[in-house]
Amino acid sequence: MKKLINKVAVAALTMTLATVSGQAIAKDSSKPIVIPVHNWASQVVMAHVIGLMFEGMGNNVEFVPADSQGVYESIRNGDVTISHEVWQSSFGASFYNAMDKGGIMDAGDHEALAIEEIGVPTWVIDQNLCPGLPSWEALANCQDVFATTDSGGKGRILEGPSSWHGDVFPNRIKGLGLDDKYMVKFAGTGDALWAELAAAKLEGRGTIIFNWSPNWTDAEGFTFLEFPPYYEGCRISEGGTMETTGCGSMLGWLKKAAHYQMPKRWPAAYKAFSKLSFTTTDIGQMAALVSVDGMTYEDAAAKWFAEHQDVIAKFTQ
Ligand code: TMO
Repeated sequence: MKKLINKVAVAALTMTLATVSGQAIAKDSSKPIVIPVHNWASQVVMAHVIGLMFEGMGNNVEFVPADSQGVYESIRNGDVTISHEVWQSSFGASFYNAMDKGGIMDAGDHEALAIEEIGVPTWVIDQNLCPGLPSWEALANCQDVFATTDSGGKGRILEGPSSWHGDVFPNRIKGLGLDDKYMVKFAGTGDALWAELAAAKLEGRGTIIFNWSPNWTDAEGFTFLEFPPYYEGCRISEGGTMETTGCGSMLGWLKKAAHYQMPKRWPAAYKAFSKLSFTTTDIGQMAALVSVDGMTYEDAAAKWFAEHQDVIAKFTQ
């Protein structure tokens, strides 16, 4: 009798476990996971790497061009499913604003830390074109070194497209009292920054551009300028004043974000995405395949994906 009861109990338990695990392994929706595409190389290559990873898991994906600030609102209301490169300096405020309204979640950090700052190719320092760099204070004596034909006699700082961080750098220059000696020009595209690096090198002239790390320039040699330290609230956009907005950028995080229903709609894909974490080297390679080797974004992603199956497997298993 005791044995029978045990058998019944075991059978019941087995059934319960089967039911529980049957429910737990929910299948991902066949609706496409919507991946945003912005205007810098690593982000676009990584979009396609992640797309290949999801497709390899049996999911459907769709790519949409998206504004790099507005995308957090689009994720919040479900038009876009993920963001895979949330850079703290440029997008931290927009990300947390969307989170305040509800609908977007933090899906973890990449291993890479993020720098977004103006700087010079390292050869400018090696050749001592502006003694005292990389300290920002050296800039005061070098406006002629960084003047260009379109800068009206001032030194020129070539910023990326204004969609990246609006007035942060014009305000920085004003806050430091350098605006009578320097002007900030916004580039139309990210690629214009690399064209300027190449042109300046060819002409042997100094140049200051906005740049970031991880990027292909990590391998080439790029030195970020050193500004007064960042603290929360120092920027005008964070409630700071002209007295405080001269602060530099932080050594920041590089996060991932997801629509709040992603874990429910695509549980397997969400699990992989939450584990996904790229290193500085990984992301620099993704950028270099396009910006140095001239591959298309899709080809670069296919190549990186094929050559790093071991890395991808850590996320999908
Ligand atoms: C957001 N970005 C990497 C271009 O600074």
